[in-house]
Amino acid sequence: MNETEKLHISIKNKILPTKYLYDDKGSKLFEDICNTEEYYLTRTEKSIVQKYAKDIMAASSAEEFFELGSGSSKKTKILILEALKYRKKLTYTSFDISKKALEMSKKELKTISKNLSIQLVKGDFINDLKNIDVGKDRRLYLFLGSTLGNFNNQMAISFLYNLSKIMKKKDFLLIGIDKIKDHDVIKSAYNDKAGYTEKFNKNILDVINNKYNLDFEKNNFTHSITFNKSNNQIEMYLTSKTKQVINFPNKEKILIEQGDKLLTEISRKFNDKTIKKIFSNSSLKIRKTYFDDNKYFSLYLLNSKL
Ligand code: AVJ
Repeated sequence: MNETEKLHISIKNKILPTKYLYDDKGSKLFEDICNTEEYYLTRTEKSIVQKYAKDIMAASSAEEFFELGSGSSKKTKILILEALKYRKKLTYTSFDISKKALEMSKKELKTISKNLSIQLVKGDFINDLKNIDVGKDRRLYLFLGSTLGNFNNQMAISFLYNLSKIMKKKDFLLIGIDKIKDHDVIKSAYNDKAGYTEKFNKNILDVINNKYNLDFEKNNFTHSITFNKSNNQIEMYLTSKTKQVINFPNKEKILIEQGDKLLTEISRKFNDKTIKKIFSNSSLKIRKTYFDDNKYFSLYLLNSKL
C-alpha cells in the first residue's frame, strides 16, 4: 500500500496522522503554545529539571545526550549546563522530525560552550530509531514534554521496548510524563485563549494538502477538544462545519458530513500505576522519580532491563 492509500484509509476512519502536526510551522506554533499561561506542562517540567538537574546528572553520569523529539531543547539546556560543570567534553544529539526544530535547538545551544558538540539528526522516532548509532559512551536518552502521551498503550510499549533494546547497560532514559489532574486545568491547556493551539491544529491541513495534493479548506473546520474520561486522554479534533467533499489527485473522493470530527492527536495523562505498567512491559526499570509540588508532572530516570 502506498502513502496516499494509507492516508485515504486513515481519513475514512476520521483520523489525521499526528506526525503531520509537527512540520516547521507546527513546531514553531508548538513553541508558542509552550509559552502560554494555560499550557502548564512545559514550565512545570522545566521547574522539575531545574530543581533536580544536579541529582539527575549525578545519578546518570552521562557522557553524552541523545534527545528524541527535542523541539527547541530549552529544558535540556539546563541539564547540559549542569553536565558541563564536571565534564570537559559533551556530545548532544538532537533527533527531530522537523528541520525547524533542529535549527531552534542548534540556535539555543551553539553558544553555550566550545566543549559541547552538537549533532542534528532529522528523523521520525517511530520508524528511524532502529537506524541510529548507539555509541560507546554512557548515553542519556531524553524523551521530554510527555510526548509519550501521543501514543496509545500498544504503541507506547513497542516504542519504549525498541528503545530499551538499543540502550546499553550503562545508558539511561529520562522521560517526562504528564499526570492526571483537574480536568478543567488539562482542557484549558489545549484551548489557549490566544488561539495558538487552534492554529497548530489547523496547520495539519496545510501539511497534508501540500504533501498529498489535497484540498482541505481550513475555514470549514473548527478546533475542538474533549477529555476522554475512560482513557484519561485529551482528544484534539477538527470538526467539520459543513458537509464537504475532499478530492484526491487520483479522483477518489471522501465525503465529510457536518459535525464529523477528525482526530488529530491524543494526549494521554497517566497515574503512577498506568505509567509503571508501561515501563515494566517495555523492559525498563525505574531508578529515580522526580515531580513538582502539585504532582502535575513527573520525570522518570530509567535503565534497560535487557
Ligand atoms: C508535544 C505531544 C507533548 O500533547 O501536550 C500541545 C502537543 N498538542 N497542544 C501535548 C500539543 C496540543 C503536546 N506534545
